[in-house]
Amino acid sequence: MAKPKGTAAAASKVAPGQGGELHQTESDPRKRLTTNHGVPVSDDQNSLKGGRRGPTLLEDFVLREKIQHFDHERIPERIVHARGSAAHGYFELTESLARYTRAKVLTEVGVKTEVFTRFSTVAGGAGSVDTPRDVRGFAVKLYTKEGNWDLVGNNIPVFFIQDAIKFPDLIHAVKMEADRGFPQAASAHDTFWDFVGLMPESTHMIMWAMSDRAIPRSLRMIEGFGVNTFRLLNDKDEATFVKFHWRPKLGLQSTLWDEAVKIAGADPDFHRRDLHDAIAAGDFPEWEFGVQLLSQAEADALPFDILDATKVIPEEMVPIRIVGRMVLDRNPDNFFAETEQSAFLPTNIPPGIDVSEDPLLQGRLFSYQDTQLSRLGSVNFHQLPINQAKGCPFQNLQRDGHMQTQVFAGRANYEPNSLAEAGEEGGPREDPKGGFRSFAQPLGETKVRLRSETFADHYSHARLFYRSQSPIEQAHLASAIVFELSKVSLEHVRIRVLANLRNVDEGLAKRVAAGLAMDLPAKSAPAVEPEDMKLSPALRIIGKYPPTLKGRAVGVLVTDGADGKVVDAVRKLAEADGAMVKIVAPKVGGVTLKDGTLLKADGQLAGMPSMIFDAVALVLSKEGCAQLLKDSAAIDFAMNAFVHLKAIGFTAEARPLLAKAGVEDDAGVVDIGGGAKGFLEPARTRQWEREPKVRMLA
Ligand code: HDE
Repeated sequence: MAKPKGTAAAASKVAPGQGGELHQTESDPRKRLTTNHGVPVSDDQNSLKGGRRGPTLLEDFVLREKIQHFDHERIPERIVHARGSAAHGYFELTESLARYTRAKVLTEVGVKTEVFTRFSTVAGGAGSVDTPRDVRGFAVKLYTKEGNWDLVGNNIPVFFIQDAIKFPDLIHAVKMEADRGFPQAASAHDTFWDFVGLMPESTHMIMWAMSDRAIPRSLRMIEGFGVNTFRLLNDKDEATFVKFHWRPKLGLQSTLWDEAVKIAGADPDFHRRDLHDAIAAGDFPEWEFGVQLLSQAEADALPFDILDATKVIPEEMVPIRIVGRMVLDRNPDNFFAETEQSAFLPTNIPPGIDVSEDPLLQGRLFSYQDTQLSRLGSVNFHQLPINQAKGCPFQNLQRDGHMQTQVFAGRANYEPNSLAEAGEEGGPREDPKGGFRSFAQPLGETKVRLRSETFADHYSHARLFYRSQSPIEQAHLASAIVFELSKVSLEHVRIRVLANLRNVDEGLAKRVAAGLAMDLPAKSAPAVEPEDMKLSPALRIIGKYPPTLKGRAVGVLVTDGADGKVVDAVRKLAEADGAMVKIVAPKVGGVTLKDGTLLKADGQLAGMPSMIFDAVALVLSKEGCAQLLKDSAAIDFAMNAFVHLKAIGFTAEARPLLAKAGVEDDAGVVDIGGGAKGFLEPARTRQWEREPKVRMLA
C-alpha cells in the first residue's frame, strides 16, 4: 500500500470531515475540552502514534481515559422495570388530610412539592419496546420538606402474588426463558403461564393484565395505584389505612392488541416519545391524586383482607377522595443521570405515613434499597442529584463508602458525643417529636411460616373484575388469554389454566376453550369457594375517557394536488379540540397543493403509519390516489385505521384507496370534501360497533 504524501505536520491537522471548523481550538478555559482531571486536550481527532502510520502509543493517556470511560458507561439495568421514561413536575395538595396524617406534604394545601416520576414496563429489558402487553410501573418521587416520599406504584391496583418470597419465581417465570433467551418483553410463553396455572392467587391480576389496561395508549393516559395498603398517622399517632390513587386528566385510554403489536414495529419508543413531545410542546400531563381511607373497624368489616395485595377495594365500597394533583412539566436534561440513575424506595416515607403488614410490601421494604447496590454500585446512591432529598438536607453520622461525594468536617461521626461542650460541632440529633415513628401495632403472635387463611380466596375478585367489564372489554380479555395460551406449547399448562378459569366465570372459560379449540377440563378445586360480589363498573375502561381529541393525534395523509382548504379545515377543527395534527406525505419534503403552494410534511408515509394516530384524514388528488394504489404503505394506512376502529375522514378522490384497503362505509368513515365538521365526533372515540366486522374475538 502506497504511503500518503505530505508532511507529518500537515497530516496531523486533518480532522474527520476535513473541514476542521467544528474542532477549533478554544482558548476560553470555561469552554476548553479537558481530560477528566482537567488537563486541556489539544487534539480530539487523532490518537498519539509512533509515526504517521505507526501503532498507537500506550503513553496516550488522552485516548486511554476516553476509551476506558466509554467501556464502563453502562450499568446493570433494573432487574424489573428496566425500560422506563420519566419527567419532572410538581405535586399540589388541594385538600388537607390533617385529621389523618401529620405528613406536611398531605396537610399543607396549595404548597407545591417537586416530583420526579418514572413510568416503566416490567418484563422487558431497557432496550425493549414500549407497547408490549405488560403492567406499567408508576413511580413518583416527591421531594418533601420531611424527606423523600417515593410512591412506587403500578397502573394496576393488585399484584400477582401475596408474599414477597414468591417474587423471584414470578419474575424468573415471566422474563425470557432461561435456556433460550426469549421471548423478550412478553408474557405469552410456557414458563409464565406454568407459574400462573400453579398459583391461583395470580388469577385476579391476570384478569387485569389481560385487559386493555395492559396495552395503554399513552403514559399520560394510565391510572396509578400504590397497590399495597399503607397507613397514615396523625399527631396523636392514630392510624388510618390508606390506598393511594393517581387518575389521568386525559382519561384512561388503551390501544387494541393488533394496534399495539404494530406500533411496536412502527415506533418502539411510542410512549417515551409521546411523553417527551407532549411536555416539550407545553401540553403537560396531569393526574388527580386520591386516597381511599379506612379505619381498622372498616377494614375488619370488609369481606376480604386489605393486607392481601391480590385484592382490590372497589371504589363503590370505599370512595376515592381526590385531595391533590400532579403535573409533569419538564423533561429530564439527561436520560442516564436522571431517568436511569433514579432509585425509588418504598421505604422512603415521611413522618405521618407508615407501612402496613402486607407481606408483599414487607419484602419490598428490603428489596429496593438492596438492589441499588448492584445497580448503582454504592451505598451512597442517595447522593446522586436525582436521588437527593431536595426538600430538606440529609444529615446523619454515616460516613465514607464508595463514591462518597460529601466532605464532612469535624470529628463528630459518632453519637452520643459531648464535643459541643468543648465548642466543637456535635452533629445532628434525633427528634422524638417530629421524626419518623412507626405505628405501635400490637404483635405478640407465635413465629410462623404460613399464609393467613384470610388470603385464601383467590377467585372472588377475579370474578368481580371480569363480570364488571363491558361486553367489548370482556371479549378483548378473553381474546388476550386465547392469544397468550396459543403461544404456550405445553398442553397441560393450558389445561390447568382453563381449569382455574372455570372458577372465575364459566362463560369466560368456555370462550377461551373455544378460542383454543380445546375441551373444557374439570374445574380445579379452589381453596375457598368464590363469592359473587356487587359489580364495580368503575373497573371498566370504556367510558372512562371524555369524548375529546385532547392529548391525541390526528394524521392527515396528503398527495400532490390535494385541496389545501380541506387540510386546513381538518387541522383547525382537530387543534381546536386539543389534538396534535401531523401531515403525512409520500415524500418527507412535502407536497404541492392544488393551488400551487407547498405543504411541508411532518413525516413520510412509510415512517408514519396510521397506528400512531387516533384518527386519520385522507386528502388526496385523483392522480395522487392513483399513485398510492401502488403503495402498500398507503393501503395499510387506510386499512389499519379501519381495523383499529379509527375515524377516517376522506375526500372523494380517495375513494379508490379506501376500496382497495377494504374500508367499508360506516359512521366513522366521513366524507370531508364539503366540510370537516362531521369528522370531529367520530374522531373523538373509537368506532366500537365496527369491531365485529373486522375482528374475530373469543
Ligand atoms: Fe417492584 N421492584 N417489587 N413492585 N417495582 C423494583 O427496584 C420488588 C412490586 C415497582 O422506576 C426493583 O429499583 C419486590 C409491586 C416499580 O425505578 C426491585 C416485589 C409494585 C418499580 C423490586 C415487588 C412494584 C419497581 C427493581 C414483591 C407496585 C420501578 C429496580 C414483593 C406497587 C421503579 C428497583 C423505578 C422496581 C422489587 C413488587 C412497583 C427489584 C421484591 C407490588 C414501579 O427492588
